[in-house]
Amino acid sequence: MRSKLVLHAVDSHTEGMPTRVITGGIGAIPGATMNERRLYFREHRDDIKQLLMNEPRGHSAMSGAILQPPTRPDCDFGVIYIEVSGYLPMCGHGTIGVATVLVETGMVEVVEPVTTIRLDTPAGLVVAEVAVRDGSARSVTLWNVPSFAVALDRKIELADGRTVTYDLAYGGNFYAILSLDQFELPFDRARKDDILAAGLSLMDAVNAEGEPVHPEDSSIRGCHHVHLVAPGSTARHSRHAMAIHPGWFDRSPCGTGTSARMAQLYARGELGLETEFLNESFIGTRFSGRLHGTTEVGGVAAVLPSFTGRAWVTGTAQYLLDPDDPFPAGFVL
Ligand code: PYC
Repeated sequence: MRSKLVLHAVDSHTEGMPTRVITGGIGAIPGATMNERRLYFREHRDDIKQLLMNEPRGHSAMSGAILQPPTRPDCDFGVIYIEVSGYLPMCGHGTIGVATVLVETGMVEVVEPVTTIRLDTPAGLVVAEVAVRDGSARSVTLWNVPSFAVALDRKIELADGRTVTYDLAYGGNFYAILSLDQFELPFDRARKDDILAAGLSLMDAVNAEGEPVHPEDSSIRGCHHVHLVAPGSTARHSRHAMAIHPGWFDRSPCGTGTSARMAQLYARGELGLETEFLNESFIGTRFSGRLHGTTEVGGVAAVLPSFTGRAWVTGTAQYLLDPDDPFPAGFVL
C-alpha cells in the first residue's frame, strides 16, 4: 500500500446529511481569519477537497468539514466547510456533525449535561451547545451567525418564461425562498428531478440578475441554495426541498437555511422572537429553531437565530492517494 497523503476522518450524518470531518493530515492553512483560510484552500488546495468529496471516495451530495486551529483567541476550533459544490461560509448540519465528533472522540473536554464549543467559522463565531448523556452527544444547539432578510416579494422571469415571486435571506449562506406551488409541482420525492430543475432555474435567474453580496464581506456572495416551501407549511412548522448548486438536495433540514427562513418569516411579521419553529427536510427530518433577539449587520436589520438537531458518527477512515491512482481529484458523474 502506497500513498502520497493520509487524511484522517470521522464520518457522520446530521439528520440524514453526511459530514466527513477531517481531523488530521492537512495542517494549519495559511490565513489570518477563517475566511482567509477558506479562500486560500479554495485557490491552492482544491485537489484535496475534490479527492475527499468526489467519487469514488464521496458522491454528488457529499459534504465535509476540515478542522483547524482557531484564528481567534475566543474559539476552541476553526472549521472550513467543503462540499462537492464548493466552500460554504457556514454550514449548519456540518457544524452539528463537527460538534458531535469533537465530543464523541474526546477532542474537547466533555462536560455533562452540556458541553459548549466555540467555533471559528468563515462566516463568524458559532457556539455549539452539545447535550451530552453517558458520554454520548444527544443533540446540538447552534447559536448561528446573525441572519437577515435581503428582499421580500421580488419578481423574476425564469428561462422558460415563467415569472415567480421569491424572498431572499441570509443565514450563513444566501437563500432564495419561494413556495413550490409556483411551479405547480407536488412535494413528492417521485418528482425530485423536476423540483431540482425548478430550483436551479431560479438560482440561475437570481445570480444572472445580480449576485447577492454580504454587506460586511464581499467574498460571501451568490445564491447557491433555493428553499422550495411545501404546501401547507406555516410560520411555526415548515417543510421544504432545498435545491443546492450544482444539482443536489440537502438531506438535512439545512441549518443556515433554517436561519434564513426564520429571518424571512420575522421580516414578514409572521414569526416572533422566542417562538419555536420546526423546519422539516425533503426526507422528513427536523431541526427546531428559535430567534432570540435583533441586531444589525452592515446597517441591515438582522436576527439572532439558534437551531437544534442531532448527528450520529458513522465511521472512521484514513483516506489515501496511491501515486498511480488515475483519479487523484476524483470525478463527478
Ligand atoms: O445545514 O447549513 C446547512 C447546509 C448548507 C448546505 C447543506 N447543509
